[in-house]
Amino acid sequence: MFHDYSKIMIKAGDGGNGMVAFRREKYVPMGGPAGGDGGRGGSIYMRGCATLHTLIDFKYRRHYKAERGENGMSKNCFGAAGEDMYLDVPLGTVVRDEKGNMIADITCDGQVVLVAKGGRGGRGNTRFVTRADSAPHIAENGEPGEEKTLILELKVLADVGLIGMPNAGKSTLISRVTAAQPKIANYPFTTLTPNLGVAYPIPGEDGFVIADLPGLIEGASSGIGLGHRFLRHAERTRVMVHVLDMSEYSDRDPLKDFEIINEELRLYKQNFMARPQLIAANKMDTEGSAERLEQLREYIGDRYPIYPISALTGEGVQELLMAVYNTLLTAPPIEEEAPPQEDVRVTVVRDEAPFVIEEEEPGVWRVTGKRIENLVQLTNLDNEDALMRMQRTIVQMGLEDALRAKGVEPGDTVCILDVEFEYAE
Ligand SMILES: Nc1nc2c(ncn2[C@@H]2O[C@H](COP(=O)(O)OP(=O)(O)OP(=O)(O)O)[C@@H](O)[C@H]2O)c(=O)[nH]1
Ligand SMILES: [Mg+2]
Repeated sequence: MFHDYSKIMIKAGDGGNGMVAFRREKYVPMGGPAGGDGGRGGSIYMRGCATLHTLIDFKYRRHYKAERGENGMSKNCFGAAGEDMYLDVPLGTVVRDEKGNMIADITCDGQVVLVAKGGRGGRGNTRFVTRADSAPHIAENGEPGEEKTLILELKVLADVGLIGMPNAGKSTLISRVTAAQPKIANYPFTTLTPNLGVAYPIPGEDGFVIADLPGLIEGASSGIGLGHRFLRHAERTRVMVHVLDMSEYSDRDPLKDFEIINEELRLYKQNFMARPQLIAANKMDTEGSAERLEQLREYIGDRYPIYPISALTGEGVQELLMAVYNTLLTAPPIEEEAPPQEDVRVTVVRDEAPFVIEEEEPGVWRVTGKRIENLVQLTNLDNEDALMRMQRTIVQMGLEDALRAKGVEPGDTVCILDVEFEYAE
């Protein structure tokens, strides 16, 4: 099996809690506040790595958790930040969230994209000094790290895709024109992962990348077998070379094969068929192939250019490569969905409505909203002073007025996340 699809769960590190502490020094009976801030939690990044070719690592390990920030300490010492985590993926990996929105498109070696942000460290009591309170007994909890499900999909990055029925000779062809050494065998579905190679048809000039794709069968577009996964790899190739088996001995019908594969491409994605396609009529070294070539020429007419080759002996291969090279020069770029800009990924909390109130059952109200939930998460509920501060902030946010307007009565229960409060005037 090959691994070009994976679903993983990631959790960035929580921020460390802030500390409540006071200076204790000899001869200083009432030292000032000295609680340090908690450290920031480790973030999780995706990183492009040119030496990886599959997503197999993500099959065996699906949960990733970055380190938590250290708690703040006394003497104003800050907690250490949690270590960031880098998940290496092969080039061509598209990262999506659970809803299918693209988060990142990894195309370059060393490219780094933030996928889950570590939580901010909670502030220590030193930070809560005000004119009215010079010795505050409150500190914040660390903010939780972001938690997500990610879908990783690998789509090979190649200029040219070799498509065709199983056993048509695609791997043989790529092994002849590039340094790639795929497995070649006389049975269908020998190739299960795409192989990439670079061909240099003109010495001294730039080459192009060819992908040897797994063979397609009828029904591939509807997901039969591994069809969808195979086809995904063809999505990014600008030119397609359709390899047909012309030999008599293999008993295939090249005309029918040609139609079946193109129908699959059409069903998978309409715009596939708009891409330039060249036909490589393969195995021309075998007996009976010449007659079949004549039939093919008649059938295709001038719809597609046909290049008779033998991937085995190399005959006709250079002509094919030159034609591919020239086609690439004028082939249009692939139109793809663009990954979001970096800053779109940062959760903007401030601009949202601060909360929504709903009555869950008579006398029980639930308040939701990022800002208010954040406030509750950051508050150390065991600490009287911290609770007071939270309540003041909640009043400032207008929750009390809003609750009253909704008809909340004294004695009712108000829930925020898993915390329940009894409402009192
Ligand atoms: N005589 C002859 N045999 C060939 C030629 N090209 C490939 N073959 C043979 O055809 C068989 C299949 O070749 P592969 O290159 O593995 O075919 P493929 O298209 O990659 O097949 P899958 O990976 O299964 O989709 C092998 O036994 C090859 O040696 C050719 O030009 N002439
Ligand atoms: Mg193969």
